Amino acid sequence: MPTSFNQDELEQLIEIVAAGIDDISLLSVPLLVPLFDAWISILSKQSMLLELPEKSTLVVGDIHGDLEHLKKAFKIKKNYSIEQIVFLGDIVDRGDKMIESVVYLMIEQIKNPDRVFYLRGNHESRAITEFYGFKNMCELLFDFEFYNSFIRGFEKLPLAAVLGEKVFLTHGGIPSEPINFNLMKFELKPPEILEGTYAEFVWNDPTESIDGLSKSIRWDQFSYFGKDIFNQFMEQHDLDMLIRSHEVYDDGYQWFFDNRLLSIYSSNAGIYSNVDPYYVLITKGSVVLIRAADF
Ligand SMILES: [Mn+2]
Repeated sequence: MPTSFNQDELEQLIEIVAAGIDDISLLSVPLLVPLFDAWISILSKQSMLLELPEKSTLVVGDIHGDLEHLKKAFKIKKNYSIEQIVFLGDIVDRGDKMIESVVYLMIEQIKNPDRVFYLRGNHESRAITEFYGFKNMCELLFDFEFYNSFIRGFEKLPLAAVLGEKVFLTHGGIPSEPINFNLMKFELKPPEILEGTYAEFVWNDPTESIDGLSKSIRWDQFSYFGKDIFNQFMEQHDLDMLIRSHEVYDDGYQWFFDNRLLSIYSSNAGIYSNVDPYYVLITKGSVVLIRAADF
């Protein structure tokens, strides 16, 4: 098999693989190898902290194998001519279509690397996917190399994005220590995200009930952050708003901190079948909550 593909060959492959989203038996590891290469090459060029232009943007929270709500986000993007789409991570684990979901997103990102963005969630991790189903599913239907190719991609995912210099996007929240954005843009992405300041972006949660930081119930090394920590971070980086996911709400979203932090959830896969999934549309100066069930 050739090591590099031209654009036509890649497009043909994408079509074949896209058919495999509906019938996974059509997918095979050799078919996917060139796509993994193309995808990882795109991700490798991205900084740990993405700087996105101020365009209309659809933001999507946790998917966790909910292919229906992942596809619906792309349909809304297309039907309403939304210019870019950002996924806040946790595409895999839990739901029954986790492989289809992450393959679908990978293909969309290869087709439109300047319009489709994928931030890392705490489930885009070797250690976490060993526990919550993605590794088992990959090995059951394919093999370890298939799984490992996704892990190599996950290791290159950005941890956060700044949209139009004012809206901060990340999976979990604010780290416990001040962050130098300029440094972050040039540092190498961490291969694993189980400890350290950068890992806190994908693990931490907001709370209205205390100021400062308190230990996370998820895991000792991570934190809840209060309004004071939030305000310091927003002021330090001259930001207006933060959009994150990572926590489930039955309504699909929750506002915090005088409506400056918005938490969204975009999946009702697995045990969270009672959730009403939401997306967020950001256009010049406005934030619109989009209830998936209305589209
Ligand atoms: Mn999460």
